[in-house]
Amino acid sequence: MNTMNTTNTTNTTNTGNTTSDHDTDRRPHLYREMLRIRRFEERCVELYSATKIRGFLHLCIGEEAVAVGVMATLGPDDRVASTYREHGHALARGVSAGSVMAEMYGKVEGCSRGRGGSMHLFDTSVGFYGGNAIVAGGLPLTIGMGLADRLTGRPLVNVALFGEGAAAEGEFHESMNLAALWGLPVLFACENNRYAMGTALAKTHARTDLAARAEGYGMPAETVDGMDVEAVEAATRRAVEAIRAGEGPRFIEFLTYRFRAHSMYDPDRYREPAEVEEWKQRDPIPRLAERLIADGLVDQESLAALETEIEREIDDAIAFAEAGTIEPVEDLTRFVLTEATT
Ligand SMILES: Cc1ncc(C[n+]2csc(CCOP(=O)(O)OP(=O)(O)O)c2C)c(N)n1
Ligand SMILES: [Mg+2]
Repeated sequence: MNTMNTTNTTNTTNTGNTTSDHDTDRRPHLYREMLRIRRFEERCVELYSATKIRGFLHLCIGEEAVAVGVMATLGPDDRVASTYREHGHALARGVSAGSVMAEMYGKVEGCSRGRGGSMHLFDTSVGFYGGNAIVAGGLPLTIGMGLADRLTGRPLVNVALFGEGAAAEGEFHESMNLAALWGLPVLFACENNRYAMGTALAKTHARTDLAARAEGYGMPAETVDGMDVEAVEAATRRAVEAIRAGEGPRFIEFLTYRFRAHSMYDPDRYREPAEVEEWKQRDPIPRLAERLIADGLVDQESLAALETEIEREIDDAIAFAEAGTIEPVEDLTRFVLTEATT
């Protein structure tokens, strides 16, 4: 039997071991991470229907290749700022499934003490600077962090993940301009899934070629197949190496697609079912499985074993969240103002 040599459990991170070991085949690891995210979010749908998870819930099902391919190229001290569609980013970056799930349950054991929920996952111990409900809100964060790195000479990379809808925001333009002007170590990673809520990009922009627009700000840019994790990983690695070498910011547009609605409240009436079906044919998970099987790296037995292992990890995460604590009402004003220290 082939065994999937991918070591990542609920509480370990995958952020530090990826840049040097070009010799080992990383694809089983990429596969495992995409499957973890897919299965995690499928369970979130069930838990949402059971009202265990409340509030907003935005799923990245279909877009896992971007999360996994990008995170696989980063070192432990690099930083990531994300959007409200960030479960996959957080899990791939190394925030444990238990702490993400507890956060969605609103429990103190969650990565943001249960105060943020699905849209505000945050864990600086793995360089994950949120989760941000504001479209384009993460971009200026990476500019500040990138400026700090430049001033102190740290060879780090700051990644801003955002949807193509961010291109309509002032923060997008200001951030791109400053990053290029000051040569900051920032990767702009755009997840172009064609829609901002129900609005297609062409309905809000005269020019839809986002990579060309990034070049207009003075930074190298490219467009990549975001449904192919190997292509995502390769392009991001090139960009990250250039940024770390001090060459300034880079922009990558990943062409991707969300298989589900914008959020749990979206009736999804603005796109044709045939379009969704067409993109499902490009699902990054079976696409990689086929290659792994063809190359003899996995077989049906090892794939089934991996499913069981992931199911167990998610069961554990749910049990952890269920057993968690709701913050007492009298504590709710804590952290609103800085607490006095003696
Ligand atoms: C500044 C701001 N304006 C409007 C909204 C409302 N809003 C929430 S999601 C969204 C669409 C964003 O689409 P995109 O950036 O493409 O990300 P996707 O949801 O496709 O991942 C909008 C307009 C918001 N959250 N923040
Ligand atoms: Mg979008």
